[in-house]
Amino acid sequence: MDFDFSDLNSDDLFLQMQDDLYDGLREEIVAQTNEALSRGFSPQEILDRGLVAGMEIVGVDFRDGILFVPEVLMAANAMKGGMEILRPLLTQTGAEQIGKMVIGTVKGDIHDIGKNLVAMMMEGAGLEVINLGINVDADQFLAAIRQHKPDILGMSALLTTTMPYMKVVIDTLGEEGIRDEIYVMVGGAPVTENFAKDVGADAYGRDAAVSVDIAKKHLLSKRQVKSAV
Ligand code: B1M
Repeated sequence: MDFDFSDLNSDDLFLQMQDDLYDGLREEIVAQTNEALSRGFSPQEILDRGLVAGMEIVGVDFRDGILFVPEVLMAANAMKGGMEILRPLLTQTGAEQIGKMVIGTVKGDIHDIGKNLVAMMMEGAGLEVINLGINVDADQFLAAIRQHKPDILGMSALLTTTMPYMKVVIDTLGEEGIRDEIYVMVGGAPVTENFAKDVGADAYGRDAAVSVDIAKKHLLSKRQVKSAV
């Protein structure tokens, strides 16, 4: 289908994106993402003003019982359509590889949009990312860490009922004697700085951009320590 959004000014284009994301209109979201790119907006701005802003409205109406799981799934599908367009732009990096990360959404939790966004932006910053997907248990995290030897472990949780599982994973790393070998970052809508401290994580990533900054700082200081020895 052909869409023509050229008569919308850019503020209205982003409002239309939020509306269409709410209505789960994937093809429209894909076309609007392309339109915004052709107007020179950065992937980050398209995410913030269109896709993530639209998903925030979905979240509020989901909480208030106005939207139900099938509608939210359609919105998520539309959001993924936009993210597929942005993915090559977010992941492209001319920079040298600066480190490795294993990331996953913890056991019991199937939310993956935010985690995938973090993964894409980490790749864009020069990290190799091993994305374990959703519903990842401690054994799977452990096996991936042993296999890939990453610098950073990232865990995502979107539910208050699944976030405590982050501690299970961190405790397992301790029991296996490898806690000190890896920098653990946690994030997701219900996660807070205090929660991250309580479960023994090294850092809390409020959003994808902040998480990338934290990861880069950690990798840089790790490199400086290594070269000083
Ligand atoms: Co769900 N859901 N959901 N859901 N869902 C929430 C999380 C909820 C807050 C909605 C609400 O009530 N307002 C609520 C949780 C309440 C709570 O626990 N306090 C909720 C619920 C209740 C549920 C179900 C239980 C509903 C049901 O079945 N009755 C169910 C649970 C399923 C399960 O996991 N077992 C469920 C299901 C679903 C769908 C499948 C329909 C769908 C997920 C589809 C998918 O992900 N493929 C869905 C969605 C889409 C949402 C909302 C609306 C949007 C989440 C999202 O994608 N946001 C969400 C409402 C909300 O969060 N406001 C909601 C956009 C994304 C870009 O943001 O994920 O926060 P976010 O990621 C950010 C940061 O948090 C951070 O960076 C990201 C990018 O900036 N970040 C990290 C995330 N992970 C990180 C990891 C890091 C660092 C940073 O590691 C280093």
